[in-house]
Amino acid sequence: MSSPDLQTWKRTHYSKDIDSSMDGKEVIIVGWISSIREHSNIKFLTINDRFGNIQVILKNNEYPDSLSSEVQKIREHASIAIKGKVRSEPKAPKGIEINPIEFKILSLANKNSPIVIQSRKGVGIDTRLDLRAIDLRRPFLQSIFSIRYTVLNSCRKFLGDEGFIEVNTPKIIATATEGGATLFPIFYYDREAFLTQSPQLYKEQLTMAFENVFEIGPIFRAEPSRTNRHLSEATSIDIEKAYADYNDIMEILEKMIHFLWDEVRSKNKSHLEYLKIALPDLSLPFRRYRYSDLIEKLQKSGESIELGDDISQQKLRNLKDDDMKYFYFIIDWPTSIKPFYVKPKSTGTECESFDLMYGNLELSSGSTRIHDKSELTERMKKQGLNTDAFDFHLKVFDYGMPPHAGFGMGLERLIMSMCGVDNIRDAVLFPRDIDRLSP
Ligand code: AMO
Repeated sequence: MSSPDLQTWKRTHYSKDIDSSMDGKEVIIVGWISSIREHSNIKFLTINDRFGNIQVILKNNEYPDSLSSEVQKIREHASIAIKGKVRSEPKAPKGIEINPIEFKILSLANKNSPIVIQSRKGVGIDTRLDLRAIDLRRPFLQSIFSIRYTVLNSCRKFLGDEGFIEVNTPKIIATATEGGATLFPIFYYDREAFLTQSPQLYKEQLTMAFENVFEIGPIFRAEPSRTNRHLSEATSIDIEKAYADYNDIMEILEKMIHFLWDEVRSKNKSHLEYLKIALPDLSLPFRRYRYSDLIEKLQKSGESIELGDDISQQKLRNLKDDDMKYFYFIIDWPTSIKPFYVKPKSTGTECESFDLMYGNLELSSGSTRIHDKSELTERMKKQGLNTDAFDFHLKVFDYGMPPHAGFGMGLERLIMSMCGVDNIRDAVLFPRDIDRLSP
């Protein structure tokens, strides 16, 4: 028998809209079965929909004979529509349940799922990712992705209110911006091209026409290592602002984080509760550590690290400094370890740059950019880049490029910090990494 469809049936209520004041009222609910408990001749079903769940009671002999074989085949995950009466029942999870008059099993689950819906941790990550659409039904991930949705909306709201316009720049590009090693080459007709690592050059150019731009879009990094904080395809929140320097950008970024924290606190109470997260109170401005001071601090704590070295996550973890538990900036990095477009300070050895950290997790990098063509060309040459390949970019600098600055922030890293997620793969729907290209 093929599965029926809804035909003339229309959902009358979501589970969240049904309460004990509706005792005796007829409703149609639609959803999937997240649990089945059997007690003598009764099946207790939990039906989940977009906004929650509700208990339904199936008593033997109280449904049409034509459905009895279907009922025997009901497993968790099946899709079902139920026309029934609301009944107050103090013993039911929410004090109400639905007694069916009629129901349609819209789609049976043919297999027992290896994924346990109510489990917080779930089974192994690979089993979960292989059946990701099912895994995403777990309240743990539902909570994370509801928060992610609030963060995305709130970013757009915040940046729009700050006078930024949203843009979309090419994802198929001709040159690297963040170092050649992490580029994904692709065939582009008869030429080699790459997937973008960052909208860097485009967002800089757009400050000429729009002053303040932002983009929320994919970035691609061929990360060879298997870590819990790197993806091959991530989502980046990028901004670029004309007539501004890195201090202005840090102020915008910390204000934005503060706004996002408040929005998630007010819009995702139940999700935070489920995740057992109490977002820490944030006070602005975030602490700023100069890179060179931090190196000294690390050296004093016994770490072997020199000026000019990158600061690894492990070294920061070893510091165990309470002031570095949440958000802080590391500013004024060595010019030698930052990309070519970052503006050096007058000393030359340090540059107007920052990383925003959350504990030992890097969330964002930003800087004042070089807006002078000859200075930019020099920096490119110093980094061994072929300036001809950047001709398309350099030539707009002949027409009055304004001073500008900006940041890029990894959305998944931000979600990790907010939701206490250990593995970045749980902050993205369908992760891509060195081992995974599907689903
Ligand atoms: P950067 O390379 O530091 O800077 O990247 C900015 C932020 O993007 C996130 N990110 C990643 N997230 C997950 N997986 C990855 N493989 C990955 N790579 C980067 C991080 C990081 O802090 N153009 C500059 C930004 C700017 O100056 O505007 C840039 O891309 O959270």
